[in-house]
Amino acid sequence: MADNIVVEDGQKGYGASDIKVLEGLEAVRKRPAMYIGSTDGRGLHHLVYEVVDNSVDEALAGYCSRVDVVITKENAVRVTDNGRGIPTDIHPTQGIGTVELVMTVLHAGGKFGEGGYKVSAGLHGVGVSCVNALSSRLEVTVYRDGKEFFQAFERGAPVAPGVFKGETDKRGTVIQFLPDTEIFTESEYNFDTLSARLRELAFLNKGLTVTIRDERVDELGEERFHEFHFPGGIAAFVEYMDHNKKPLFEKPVHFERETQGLPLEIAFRYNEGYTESMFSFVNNVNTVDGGTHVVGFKSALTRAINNKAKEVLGKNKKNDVELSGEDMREGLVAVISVKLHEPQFEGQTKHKLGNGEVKGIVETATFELLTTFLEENPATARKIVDKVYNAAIAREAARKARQMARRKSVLEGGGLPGKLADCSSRIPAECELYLVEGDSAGGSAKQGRDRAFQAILPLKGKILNVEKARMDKILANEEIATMTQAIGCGLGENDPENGGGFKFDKLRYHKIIIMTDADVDGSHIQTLLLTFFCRYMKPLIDNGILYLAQPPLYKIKSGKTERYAFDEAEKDEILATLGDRKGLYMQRYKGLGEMNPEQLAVTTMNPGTRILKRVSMEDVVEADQIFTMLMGEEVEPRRKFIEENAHLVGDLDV
Ligand code: 0RA
Repeated sequence: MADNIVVEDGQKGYGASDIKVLEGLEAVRKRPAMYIGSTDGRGLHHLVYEVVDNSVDEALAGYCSRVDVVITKENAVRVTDNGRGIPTDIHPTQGIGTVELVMTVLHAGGKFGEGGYKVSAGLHGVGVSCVNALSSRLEVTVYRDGKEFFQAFERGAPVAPGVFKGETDKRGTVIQFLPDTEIFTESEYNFDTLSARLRELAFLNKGLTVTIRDERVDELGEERFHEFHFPGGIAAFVEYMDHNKKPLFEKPVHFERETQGLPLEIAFRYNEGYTESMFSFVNNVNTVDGGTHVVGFKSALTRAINNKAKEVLGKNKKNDVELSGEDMREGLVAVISVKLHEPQFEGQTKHKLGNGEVKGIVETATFELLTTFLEENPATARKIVDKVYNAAIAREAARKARQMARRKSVLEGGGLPGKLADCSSRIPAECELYLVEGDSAGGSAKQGRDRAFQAILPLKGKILNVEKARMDKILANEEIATMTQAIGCGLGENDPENGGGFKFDKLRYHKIIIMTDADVDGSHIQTLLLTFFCRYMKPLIDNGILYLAQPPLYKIKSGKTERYAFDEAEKDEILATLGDRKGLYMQRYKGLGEMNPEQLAVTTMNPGTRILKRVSMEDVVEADQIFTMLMGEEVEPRRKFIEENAHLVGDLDV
């Protein structure tokens, strides 16, 4: 009975081969970061992706249609699929149960020797045995051939031989694991992080149903549950990412083709905005730094649209500007997904595809498919060509504006704006730049600052909403021009391929502090500035250079004591401690201008007494979406967002 695990000696100790196995897993426990990247929250979540990848492989092989993930109350994770189930027989050459083999031997998780199509082994691909090694307990249940099989492990070692527990009409694999707190510095799973990745997997594997349930109750006492199922695949992915923008045409362009054993799937659409969003995947892993597949796609897109543009614009004698690849990608949202057997990942974080052959394959296929599409859909082709043509015109205008701005700053000498009250130090690491709302607060800030290291740049009123403007307008905007000159790095759009025009090494201040009134207008200006920095000076956010000043909301005076409160709770606390003393006087600051220079210095500018809030981009995509939603053209999603979050944002004016 090959299908049964018969342990001849119940007390069987570990033989030579078992010891070897445990040595393998011991290596994983000794140097976990080498196998899963890190032992912080990232590595913790990585364990789930590793297990889910195995289920997705079953789906790719055509045997599995759903994957259900549960976070248990103990912060264990259970992944259930309805695939074929891990084989439960004794492995023909290894002499131990196949489940035990898969769980204890590094890299044994593949569909050994049966020519299976294991592709998810991209960046993860270390095998489910690593998850086992790094779990204080892991339990496997397999439903296969009408029987239920169970085996448990602790820190990688089997607790007991696998056992059959009875009959079943189910099919599939259940893996539940509890990450080892001796290994990981964090133990709590984040529902949103897991949910976002599972959503992505559902987009990338159309037809697959993926669910996630959180059995830990949240503050509202509710269990959370998400279900993802996208028959439209990555075309639905494009729509999802683009849902806040106005599309140029309704249905995303969507191609699927397999050439030379390389499955390729592409979906894209243009919107009326100006930013480019490209998302590329290799074996379901997000290649954030692009690589040969992206290069192939871009070059095919440029060639195909250029050909069409020559044909369309030629007739109207509109062929006076040269169209660049950049023009072809203005307002483009694209998803590229390829699957290959031996991906080579390059770059610092191994997020860039290196396989040279992939470029040509992707380029040829995309060019053919896109050329045919543009032939067969003349109305859409026309819209794309017009959009690209306009982008080229604007790029030319921006180039001229930049040239002008450069000339102007040279003429004015020194290249620093007249409005800037610079500090005396020239050592960027100790210098701070305050961007201050309004001329009057700017005046107080100038008087209250320590001029040795604090520079002040007053901003007049509201700055341009960059979400609604193109580069030429942005460069022509005076507030943006003076800020850019003062900061010293120039402007760069977020483009990982050429690093944008942003020169971080030219940065003149290592702290840039936005100081606005604590009112509706102030928060609007703050949002506009953040939008600007996010779009054109993102490295400042990534490197923790950008801060928000926190001016006090109240001054409370009792006799000779003066205290400041930065929020309502602090105010109540101060009032309680000062009691009902006579002569208690409280002032609510509506703006920075109500403070004199000394007060502004003590409360908001003096490094010893001020509070600064560092601006971070926890989730670039989400921040980007909120920016777009709050600041972009589409009114409906914005209204909805404000309604849903009204209790949170209070006095946000948009
Ligand atoms: C080895 C061989 C086969 C399937 C699997 C492993 C397998 C592993 C996992 C992990 C989670 N879910 C899984 N589902 C399947 C092939 C089985 C066959 O040939 O029938």
